[in-house]
Amino acid sequence: MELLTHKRIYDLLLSAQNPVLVSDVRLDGDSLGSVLAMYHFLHQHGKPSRVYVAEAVPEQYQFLPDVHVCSTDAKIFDDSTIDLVVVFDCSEAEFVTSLVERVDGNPMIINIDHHKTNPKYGHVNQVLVDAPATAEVVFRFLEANNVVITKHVSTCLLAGLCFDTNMFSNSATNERALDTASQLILHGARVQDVIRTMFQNRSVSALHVWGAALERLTDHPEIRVMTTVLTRSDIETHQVTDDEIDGLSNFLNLVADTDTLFVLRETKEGGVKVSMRSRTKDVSKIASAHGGGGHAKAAGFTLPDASLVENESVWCVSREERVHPIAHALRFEEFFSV
Ligand SMILES: [Mn+2]
Repeated sequence: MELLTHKRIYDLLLSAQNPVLVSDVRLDGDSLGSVLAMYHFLHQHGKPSRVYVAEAVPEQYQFLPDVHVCSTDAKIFDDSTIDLVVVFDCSEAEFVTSLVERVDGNPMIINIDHHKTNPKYGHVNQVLVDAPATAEVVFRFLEANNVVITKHVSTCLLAGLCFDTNMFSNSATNERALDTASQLILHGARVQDVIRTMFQNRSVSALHVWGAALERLTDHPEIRVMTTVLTRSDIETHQVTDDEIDGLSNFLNLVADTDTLFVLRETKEGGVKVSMRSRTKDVSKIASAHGGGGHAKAAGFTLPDASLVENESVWCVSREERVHPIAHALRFEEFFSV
């Protein structure tokens, strides 16, 4: 089935008249690397395509080959000649619908992803949950179709793979991740540029915010859980973007002596975003229970209309005029044997 789908996607891509490639609404190294690798593949086959990203490409990714082709202008979709939309690393059907609705026509949708919570919204779905990254799904697609993997494609895919495995350190890192990475390096991927992007990009203010989060780490040893919080004021005082603090959960996951980690932060929109990482628990179940999504070992959700408050040195979630300690607000008793 996987192989047949790879072949079908190949035929659809090369026969499309006006394809548009789309990355996840939340742009990251994997969705960006995957979308650009596919752009290069089409270019290599003499087929022009357009690339849509929902937000501007962060500075750290500017080294990716032809990254300038990414457009944040949703007007791209006001075009009745679009006959194919290919979406990468995105499990949010509503986001895809909101874009495709703008096309005056009926474009085919191909959904290429590895999220366990992907609802398979495409006409063709290549959702491989055992893949460490969507970039690896794209790699398998190229291999299945005997496509020569160029330097540009290798660099884009290695960026995706390194991002989602947090440089081969998290639980998404399987044999396939390492094997694919070595093949990409053999095909000429720019390893040093990718490493720099992954690690050497944090400003002093971003690290100060990490410092605040480290100070507030709370251990719940009986259930092997650690939690920490960042308020809007932390984020605004240091003027860091959400992107800049994003690596915090991954960093803590790497160094903290615990099984499951919750990083809560207040969002601009007046909610609390919860990022979860776990070594043994399926946190995607917790995410789904709260209307979020993700992978078994890394998932997240947002509590709308909520804020974080410190109550007698205990960090709490305030919602609907009620204040609950984090363990209660996130229903730990339901998900962990407390
Ligand atoms: Mn991914």
